[in-house]
Amino acid sequence: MTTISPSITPELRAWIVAQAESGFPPEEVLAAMRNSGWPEEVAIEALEVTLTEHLQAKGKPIPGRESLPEPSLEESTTRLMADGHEVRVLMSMMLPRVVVFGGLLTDAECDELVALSRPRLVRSETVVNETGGSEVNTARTSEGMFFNRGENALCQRIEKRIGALLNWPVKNGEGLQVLHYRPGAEYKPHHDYFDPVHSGTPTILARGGQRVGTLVMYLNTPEKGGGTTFPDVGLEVAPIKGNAVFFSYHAPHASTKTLHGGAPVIEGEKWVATKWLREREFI
Ligand code: PD2
Ligand code: ZN
Repeated sequence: MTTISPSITPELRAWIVAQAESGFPPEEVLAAMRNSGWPEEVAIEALEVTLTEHLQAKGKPIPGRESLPEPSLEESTTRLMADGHEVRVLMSMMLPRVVVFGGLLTDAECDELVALSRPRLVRSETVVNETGGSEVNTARTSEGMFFNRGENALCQRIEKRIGALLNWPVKNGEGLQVLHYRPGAEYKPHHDYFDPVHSGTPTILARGGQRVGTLVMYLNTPEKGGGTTFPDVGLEVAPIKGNAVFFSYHAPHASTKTLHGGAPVIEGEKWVATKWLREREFI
């Protein structure tokens, strides 16, 4: 996605917030910015970023999507039961919305996923924006494969656990994707949502709407490197076997700050399983 980075001065930010608090709808604030000479795209970006940050800082819901996958973290709980399995909460951040879980998968489940996927790995492909198809991409130097949703007993068990953990229907999930990175392999920073400006996006959205959340589960612990990075906020999640990082995005927009990547593996190898969550049933 093309990211415009307007320099949002404290004065502009305060003005946007004041307009919103006085009850002016975002469209009117946008019109006022346009009239005073702001290019439309820059004004939209400034509005999105400022209002999202403002609402999240106040703990208010962000309009745009009625609900998102989200764990039940009331009272800052440190442990959650998900379909009879205890999961630890290691870190939670509001913008971007990121939660790190400990012990989501057992060592045996990680090993079984690796064993089942290993014979089916092929050089990873990414979505081609223009067509909605996929092709090999140098930004992603891993090998990967997809399970169908519910393909075997292990996928069913993990999917049920994820559904319970994130309060999101199992049927809205894509099949699990497994990625294998060798030393030097990485996944350059990207967004997981589908950019509405690309011509291939309507084809992709026909299968269940937008992606609204991602869960990356670590199936082993590399010796060095291989963290999941969020460059907008300088966050790096350590890849520890059985742990997972979850992030959600209320709109297909960079203001969600969910730009993320897989840092190069320096020593050892890295295995992850990714579950992408859609708005509606994924068919
Ligand atoms: O392997 C990762 O850490 C990673 C990083 C960014 C995985 C994905 N994206 C993904 O599967 O979307
Ligand atoms: Zn990703």
